[in-house]
Amino acid sequence: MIRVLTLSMAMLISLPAAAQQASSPQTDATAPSAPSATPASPADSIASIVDTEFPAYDANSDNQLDKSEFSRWMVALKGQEMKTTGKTLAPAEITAWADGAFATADADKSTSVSKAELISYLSGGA
Ligand SMILES: [Ca+2]
Repeated sequence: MIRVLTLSMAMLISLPAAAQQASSPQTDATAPSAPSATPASPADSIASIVDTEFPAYDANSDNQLDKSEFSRWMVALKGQEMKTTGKTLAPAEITAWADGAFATADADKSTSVSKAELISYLSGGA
């Protein structure tokens, strides 16, 4: 189950255009909805996946991913992406990429990545 979710997350990352197309924006003209209703969007999908998978990678359950926890997750995502794309990276390249991803995702430089930071990072928010 985790593997399937990881794969869909990798696809969200590697195929942002497709993810955006997948969400059909609902216009309020035909279906007026309450302002508090949560719209379906790629960002929400990422948030939902992160919510589901976060505990599996937050090994010490402190609601923060330290570098090793984060790297394990990113390496898993990269592995799925490589299977999907057929492109492979050397282990050292994956490590270097995960290091860079951690530095980018850790927006407040706390040397750990919170769930919100991870969602923002995976959503492409800078
Ligand atoms: Ca943790």
